[in-house]
Amino acid sequence: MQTPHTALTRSRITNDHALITPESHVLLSPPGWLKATVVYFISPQMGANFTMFMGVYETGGECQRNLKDNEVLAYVLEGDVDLRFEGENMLKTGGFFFLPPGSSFTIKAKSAARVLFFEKMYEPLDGVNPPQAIISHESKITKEPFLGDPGALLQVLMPMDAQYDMGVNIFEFAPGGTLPNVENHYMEHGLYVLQGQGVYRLAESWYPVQKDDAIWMAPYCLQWFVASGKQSTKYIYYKDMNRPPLV
Ligand code: UGY
Ligand code: MN
Repeated sequence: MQTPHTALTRSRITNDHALITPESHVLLSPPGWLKATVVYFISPQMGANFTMFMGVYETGGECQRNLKDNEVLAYVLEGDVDLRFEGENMLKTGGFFFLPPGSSFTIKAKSAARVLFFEKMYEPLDGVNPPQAIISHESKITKEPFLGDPGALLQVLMPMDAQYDMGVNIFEFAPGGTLPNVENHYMEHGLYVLQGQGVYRLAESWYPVQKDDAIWMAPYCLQWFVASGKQSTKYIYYKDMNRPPLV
């Protein structure tokens, strides 16, 4: 007999932030995805200016995409995948790619795999070159102490150049490590916890968070984090970059 559902979840959706935890995931099968499903964490329907979603692939599963005005950054959470874009590119866990608007690509899973995507419409700037494709691995990106704090190491996956309007970083906090201040900024975030646990302050709420939790922070959502547990905590996050408000 099926155990009765408790009707409980740690997920919370508000006007300026959301926490989406695994027990509330809904797996969808959009056109172009074969032997693969998609969990949409963040979308314009909730008030965001970007999408963050996860592809969950069976071995041999694939997705085929033709980007029009959108750009995408994808990060392999787990498994081995083949990115077919200007040839075959094998990506393992921790591999990532950025593709500019107009790109067509296929991801084919060589094993059971999960891939996290950040996608948004590119905002061109007069006199600035369009962005270029990037295919790399997190192990190639140096870890820098954030504002001089060795307890909070930052890896910046995307170049800081003005031609890129999307930033994606990986933060690694030692147990007890924190963001240095309660941040307030006009940029949005989409965040996915890769490892460990801690407490996230989002606006006036404090949430216990752990591996595989997803978070949306709207512009001006007050935010702060402290890592707990015995191992370091890592999260990957998106922010809009290099485009001041009112351009
Ligand atoms: O880049 C950031 O704004 C980052 N420090 N925010 C965050 O981790 N919530
Ligand atoms: Mn921030």
